[in-house]
Amino acid sequence: MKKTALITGATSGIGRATAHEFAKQGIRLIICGRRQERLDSIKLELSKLTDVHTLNFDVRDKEGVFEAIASLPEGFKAIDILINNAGNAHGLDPIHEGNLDDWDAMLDINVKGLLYVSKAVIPQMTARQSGHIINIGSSAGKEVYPNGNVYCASKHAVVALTEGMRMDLNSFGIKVGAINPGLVETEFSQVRFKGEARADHVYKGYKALQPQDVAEVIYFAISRPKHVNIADVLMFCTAQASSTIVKKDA
Ligand code: NDP
Ligand code: 8X3
Repeated sequence: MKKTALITGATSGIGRATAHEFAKQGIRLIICGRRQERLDSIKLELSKLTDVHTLNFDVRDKEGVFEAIASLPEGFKAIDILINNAGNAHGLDPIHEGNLDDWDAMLDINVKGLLYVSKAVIPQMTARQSGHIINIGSSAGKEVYPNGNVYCASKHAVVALTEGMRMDLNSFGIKVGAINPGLVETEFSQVRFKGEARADHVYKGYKALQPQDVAEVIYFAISRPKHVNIADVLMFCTAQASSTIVKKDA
């Protein structure tokens, strides 16, 4: 039977590529984000491959998250796969120069937003005693790097929440895992650097991971047999050895 996946942050980057990958495999999609025009154009494109429903909400809006998920029409109500992907870095500053609004954004979106969406979806999974949750963490959740402070903390929290969810949902037969990429060429750096020119240099001089590379690993994880759970993946482009070691062309 066709499975249904809800993907947050499906308007760009890793989330959008995952929506494409899932659509190719015939998975019914609920694509989420705040930019309605993008949701509409992605829906138009992917509807050639599968059933698509769009949900427009900000993951920071506690009530909005629950209302949006409660509003799902009949054919999309039962969510088999939840991809908690929405998130970003905001700023790259030493802790003593950090911007409070940036800190709020990262903790509210990357941590609390992930929790709100999970809380809105998990009860139906526990009731059915099945489901699969993939949280998109980061290499920044494994290793702190200079000036990454709060973003790294938010992604360390995603790793901790993934482990906690896996333990607490174990008795319900629900799979929980994290995919943790290193540098991926998306709109991530445009957001982190607020459109400043330095965003253009982040992916120069080496071949970074592409959103499709991550989407393929996410699909691999969700397409394993029932008894197999991919619990945790750390993936880098070949040029990257750690958060701070990236081999670039001279
Ligand atoms: P993009 O900026 O390309 O995509 C981010 C997505 O998150 C967009 O679809 C955006 O949608 C959504 N989003 C952001 N804020 C909110 C919000 N408040 N409410 C709802 N949706 C929101 O970045 P990536 O694809 O790179 O990032 C996706 C995930 O991957 C993030 O969790 C990021 O931390 C993680 N990651 C990224 C890496 C990278 O190097 N790019 C590496 C490791 C992990 P919209 O603006 O329409 O709401
Ligand atoms: C995104 C990768 O290295 O910019 O999570 O933190 S990094």
